[in-house]
Amino acid sequence: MGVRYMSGGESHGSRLICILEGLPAGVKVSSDFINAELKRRQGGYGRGGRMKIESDCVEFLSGIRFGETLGSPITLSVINRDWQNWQDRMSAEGSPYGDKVTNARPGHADLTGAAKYNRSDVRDILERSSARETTMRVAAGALCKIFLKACGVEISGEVLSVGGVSGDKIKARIDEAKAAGDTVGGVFEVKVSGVPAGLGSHIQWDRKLDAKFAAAFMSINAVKAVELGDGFANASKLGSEVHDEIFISDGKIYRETNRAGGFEGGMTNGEDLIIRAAMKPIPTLMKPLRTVDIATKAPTTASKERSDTCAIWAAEVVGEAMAAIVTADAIVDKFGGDALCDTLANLQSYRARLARDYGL
Ligand code: EPS
Repeated sequence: MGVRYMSGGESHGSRLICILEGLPAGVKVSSDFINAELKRRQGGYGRGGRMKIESDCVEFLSGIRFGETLGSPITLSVINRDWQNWQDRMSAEGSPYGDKVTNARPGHADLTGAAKYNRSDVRDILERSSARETTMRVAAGALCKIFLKACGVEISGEVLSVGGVSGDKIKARIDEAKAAGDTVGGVFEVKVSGVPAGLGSHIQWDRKLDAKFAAAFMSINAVKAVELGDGFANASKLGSEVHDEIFISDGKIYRETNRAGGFEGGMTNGEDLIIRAAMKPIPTLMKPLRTVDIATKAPTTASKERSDTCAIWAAEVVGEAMAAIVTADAIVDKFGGDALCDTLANLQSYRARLARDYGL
C-alpha cells in the first residue's frame, strides 16, 4: 500500500483537516513551504471576496516531530477565518439558525446532493462540495512534493487558457465576465519530471498509473476533462505521427518527442508526465440561472453565494498537489515507505538497474 489521503471540513465550518498516511519516516518538512503553496492556491486573477478574509496557514496535529515525519499518520489543519461570521449558521449543536437555501444552482452538487442525502437545506450540500476543501489537498500535496524532491522528482504547472483565450487577453476576458455577472473556466497543465520509468503497471486495470492520474485530476472541483500528453490531438492523427520513436546514443535510450505525455501501457516511461485539465466555469453566477425551489417546487433563480469569477490558477495549484499525491503513492507502493533512507536506497538501486541493463 502506498500513500493515502482523506480530508474533512465544511467551507464555513471552524476548520479543515486532512490525514496523509504512508509517507516514510525521516522526511524533513517545513510549514514555510506548505504555507507558500497554500498562498499560491489563494491567488490568481478573478478570485472573490472570500480570499480577502482567509490567510491559509497549516497546523501540524500529528505525525511530525522536530521537523521530521515519523511514518505515522500526518494530520494537518487549516483554520477557516470566515467561521467567525458563520458560527450561528454552521453550529454543530443547537437548533437551525438563519434562512435555508432552497434554490439549487445548475451545475453544482446542490439539487442531487439535497435529494440523495435527504436535506431540506442546500447549504448542507454546498458547504462540502465547495472548492474550499482543496486547501487540504494543497497542504498534503506540499508534503508529498517535499518527499518527491528527495526522490529527484519535481512538479510544476501553468494555466494555458481562460475562457478560450490565452496570454494578454486573459485579464480582459475575466473582467468582461465579471461585469456581466458571469464566470469563466479554462485549461491548465501540470508537469512531473524526474520520474523513474515503470511506476504503475500494464497488468491490471486498477494498477494503471495513467488511470489514477485521470481520476485524481477529474476529482478536482469543476474539472470536466483530463488529457495525458497530446491525447485529444493524437486521436485525429496517424500512428506514425503520434508514437514517440525510441533512439539510443552512448547506451542511453532517448526520445525526441513526448506526445504520450510520459505514459505507455499504464506505466511511466521515463519522460516527463504531462497532464492537462479543462475546468468548466464556476456554477455560482451573480446573474443567476433559472432553477426550481426544492421546498415550494416553484420556478425561481439560483442562489447567489459570493464567489469567484475565475479560479483556474487555484485549480492549477490543486492539480500540482494531486499529481504529487498520486506520484508519492506510486513511489511508496513500489519502493516501500517505512524509513526514507530505505525508500531512497531501493529507488536508487532500481534506477541504476534500468540504466545499466536498459539504458533508461
Ligand atoms: C466556493 C465559493 C467561494 C469560494 C470558495 C469556493 O466561497 P464563499 O462562498 O465563502 O465566498 O471562495 O473557495 C474557497 C473558499 C477556497 O478556499 O478556494 C464554492 O462554492 O465552491
